[in-house]
Amino acid sequence: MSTDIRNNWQLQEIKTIYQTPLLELVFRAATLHRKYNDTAEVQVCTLLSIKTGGCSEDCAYCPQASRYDTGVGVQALLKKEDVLSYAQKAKDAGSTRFCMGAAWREVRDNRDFDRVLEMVKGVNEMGMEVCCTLGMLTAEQAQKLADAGLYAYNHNLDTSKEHYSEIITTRTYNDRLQTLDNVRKAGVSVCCGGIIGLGETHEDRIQMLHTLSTLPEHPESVPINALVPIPGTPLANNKKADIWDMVRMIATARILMPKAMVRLSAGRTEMSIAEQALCFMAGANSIFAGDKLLTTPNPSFDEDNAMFQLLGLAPRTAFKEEKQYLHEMVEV
Ligand code: SAM
Ligand code: DTB
Ligand code: SF4
Repeated sequence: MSTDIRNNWQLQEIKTIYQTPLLELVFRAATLHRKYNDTAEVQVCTLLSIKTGGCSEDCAYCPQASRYDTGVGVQALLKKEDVLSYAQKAKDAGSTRFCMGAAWREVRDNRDFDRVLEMVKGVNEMGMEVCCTLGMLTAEQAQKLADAGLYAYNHNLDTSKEHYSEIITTRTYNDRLQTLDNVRKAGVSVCCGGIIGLGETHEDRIQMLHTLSTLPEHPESVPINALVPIPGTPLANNKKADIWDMVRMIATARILMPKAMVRLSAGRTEMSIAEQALCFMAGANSIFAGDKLLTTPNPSFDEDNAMFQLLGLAPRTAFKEEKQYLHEMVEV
């Protein structure tokens, strides 16, 4: 097995990588990226908020926490037909992964969950990779989602274990890790990353990368979000995340988890094309497309298409891993 793919990273090793002079770091990350992935290819994912606002949690960054006055209204769970028609539009625009987000602390076994299972089934049948982010899950709920055809589950660690209680007090880091374990055991692909710009230190970022890269299996996707500061939340006045820190995080994640899809997630509206190009160079190979994330703006499909043209990038096809696997099986 290659020595590049490791789950036994030491904190000090990660620190050394993270602190490498920037251009050298980008070069190393780019080299590994080229070795393990098609660097001309970027996964295009579309997000849809299927249940917005009114969340009981106190995540200090979040526009959807009911306790902050952010101007985001509460909207009940969308209808399956509306979700499927949005998914079809996203597919027509070139998106291969469709991610449905709900402002829930956790999934409850009720009619809403049954409706989400129907949505998962429908999107899967359309030939897209279907992903959900619904909060905490039990092992049984993860299995039900898997049986409905769920491809991936997004559940972020957001920051380090040490910094976590500064950002969220209504659940623990261990709760997060438990859900990730339930997802993994159900055979669903894991999407897990974090946010920079929460007021964390470099040490916190290194700690978070350490937790991610020493999970028994690396997450298949690692979203790196830049905080979108939301008026009304405790982090409303945080300083904008530094682009060089974003590049450093992406490059370090790429070196630690060479095969993962590293997603340049929230924060792209604040970045120039040149800045995003540096992120792709440093190993990012996935984005959220469409003019809205969950509740905040994102570059439009047209803007992203123009960026792809300019940089010579192309959208990755759906289920590529599986297709490659089948191809290898046939050849053997
Ligand atoms: N409620 C579920 C949960 O918390 O797991 C799923 C939805 S939640 C909005 C998904 C993720 O969005 C969070 O874990 C966080 O990483 C990211 N997020 C939320 N608000 C953000 C913001 N203002 N800026 C950047 N990322 C944000
Ligand atoms: C992730 O890491 N980022 C996305 C997705 N996973 C669910 C969410 C970003 C949300 C940004 C704030 C908003 O639009 O509400
Ligand atoms: Fe926002 Fe999710 Fe936290 Fe609820 S649990 S406040 S939706 S990040």
